[in-house]
Amino acid sequence: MEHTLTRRELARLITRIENGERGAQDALNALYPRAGNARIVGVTGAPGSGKSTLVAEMARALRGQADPPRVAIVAVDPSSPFSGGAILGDRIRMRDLHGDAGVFIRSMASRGALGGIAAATADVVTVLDASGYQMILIETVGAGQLEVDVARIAQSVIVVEAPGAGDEIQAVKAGILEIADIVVVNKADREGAAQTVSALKSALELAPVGAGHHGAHAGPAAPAGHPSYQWQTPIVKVSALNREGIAELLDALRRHAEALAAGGEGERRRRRQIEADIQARLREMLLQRALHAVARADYQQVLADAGRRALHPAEAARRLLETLQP
Ligand SMILES: Nc1nc2c(ncn2[C@@H]2O[C@H](COP(=O)(O)OP(=O)(O)O)[C@@H](O)[C@H]2O)c(=O)[nH]1
Ligand SMILES: [Mg+2]
Repeated sequence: MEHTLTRRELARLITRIENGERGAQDALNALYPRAGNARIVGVTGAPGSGKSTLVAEMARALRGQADPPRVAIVAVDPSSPFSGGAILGDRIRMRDLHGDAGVFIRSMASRGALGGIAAATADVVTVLDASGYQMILIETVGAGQLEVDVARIAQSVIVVEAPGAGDEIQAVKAGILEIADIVVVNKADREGAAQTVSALKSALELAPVGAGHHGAHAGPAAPAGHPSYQWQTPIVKVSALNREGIAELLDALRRHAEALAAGGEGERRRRRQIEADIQARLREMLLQRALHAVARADYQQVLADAGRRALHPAEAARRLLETLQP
């Protein structure tokens, strides 16, 4: 793996990662030491909030800069226009990105990858990073839909909210504001954007500042905000459709990168993410090993007992574990 991967090779490798093919791990092992240079940004929020449009406009703006970075977009969203589920206007919008050799766009399918789509996404990001993509934008549907905790992969997380619908803010309901480094109120061209901004402002004031939540759900010790990390989650008004506020958003991202670097917070986050990643993969491997080792009859027995409510699921799991002990 001395040479840089061509787009075609990259696309093939990603497919092999998605499919959980064994050989893909050898490629990942070889590429891993070469990764670590990319800026990795997660973009999350409710379906329809405008994440795909926003990500496309971010990519376009980045590619329009002097000495533009190579940009990769990873969409973990089955309804994403990147996956072909676009309405016509969106497709036209994506077209010039598709023609840019400095942009790589990929949507993730959640096929049989061991450890699921979260591990596969992390691996795809590693491959893109090692292949010289300097900015990697990951679009994921917000909490509860696809269980990709983008905070476990990204250096900076953008939570996208759009005005309208109910007065209840999606991000607050879903609790994803907790992982936000930057909040975007998209569709600022629409009525109610100012109200959404002030509602989000109050919600953010109630949340702890710079709490360093990344990887916090993971189990490994996630220390509360390090005193050297100074960051107030900004709210940026954007109209991705009208290409307004994109420069301000990129500026907020740049400032966040500086804040992460300043007090060593970026490195602390990275270590926590790696620990969480190892634990998640270990959990998956242990599960596979246990399922493999358990006797089929024992397994069917506890399933049946639990099914007729004679056995609590926790007790069922404990019994299976006991059969494995020498
Ligand atoms: N009015 C308005 N519509 C937008 C804006 N951004 C996206 N949209 C529209 O909102 C819809 C959903 O956008 P999409 O990017 O697919 O959202 P996603 O599901 O979060 O990825 C599409 O019809 C977009 O054209 C915006 O800034 N203003
Ligand atoms: Mg989308």
